[in-house]
Amino acid sequence: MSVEAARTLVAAARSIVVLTGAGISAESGVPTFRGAGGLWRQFRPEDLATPEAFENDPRLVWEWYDWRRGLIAEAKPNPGHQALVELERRAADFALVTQNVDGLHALAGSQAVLEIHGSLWRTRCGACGERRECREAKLAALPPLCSCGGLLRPDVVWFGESLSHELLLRSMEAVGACDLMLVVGTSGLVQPASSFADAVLAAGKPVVEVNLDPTPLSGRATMSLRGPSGELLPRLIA
Ligand code: BJW
Ligand code: ZN
Repeated sequence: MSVEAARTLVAAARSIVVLTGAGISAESGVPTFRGAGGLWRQFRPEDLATPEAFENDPRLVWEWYDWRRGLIAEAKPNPGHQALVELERRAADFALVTQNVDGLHALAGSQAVLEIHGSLWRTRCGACGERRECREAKLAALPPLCSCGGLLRPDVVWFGESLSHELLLRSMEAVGACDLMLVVGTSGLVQPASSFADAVLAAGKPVVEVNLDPTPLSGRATMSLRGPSGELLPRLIA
């Protein structure tokens, strides 16, 4: 499928929703989860990204998050993130729904970002529920404690946990109102984000996928562009 044809679709759209996944940050040096070099090749999600894992061994889970925080603290947004900032500036109506917890969209300058899987740069207290920004890349003591004495956890969404009701509602509203959706750098295997594109297609609106490899969405998407998002997204909005 040609980038030119996709560019025409994007240029004609008034209301755009973009869904991003780990692939958009790959060119910034942030590891993805699945596929070659992905985190789940090296680590078991059930040991590190579930509430049960945290209950069993909060220190181990924090060590993993601390390592990732250190890695991502050095990462800079890439031309893919920057193209989405420009797209937001041009579109009459725009929402960026991201599964990423790395904060790179906001760092690039995107405004309307819905971080549906939370943020690596926030903690949440298991006892009093307080959420706090926490930017230090390497924490002094693991696991960190809240001033109330409770155990802090990364404010991210683990497997088996519900997403923020408010963020999910806002994402679904944007998905329902858009006249084009761009799906960038996600394997499309994790619910509920993986169902957003189907809602757009069912409404008869186009979905353009940008991914290095084919995904379960590729066959259903209106257009599926194969390549790195850091190269394709700037061309898509040129
Ligand atoms: C490039 C590129 C380049 C590379 N350019 N492209 C059975 C048991 C328990 C639960 C379930 C179950 N069946 C279903 C569920 C629900 C579960 C789920 O979907 N599981 C499936 C895996 C089976 N979902 C949930 O539990 C969610 N909650 C929920 O549904 O609540 C209701 C419920 C509760 C209980 C039971 C059932 C329902 C919550 C999901 C939370 C996901 N959390 C994580 C970790 C976040 C924190 C952290 O970062 O540590 O979120 S897991 C991980 O996957 C992370 C990601 O956001 C998410 C999606 O991954 P993503 O972004 O797609 O990355 P990859 O690596 O998979 O793909 C990268 C893509 O980029 C690839 O396609 C590459 O080709 C491409 N790429 N370089 C363009 N340069
Ligand atoms: Zn507390």
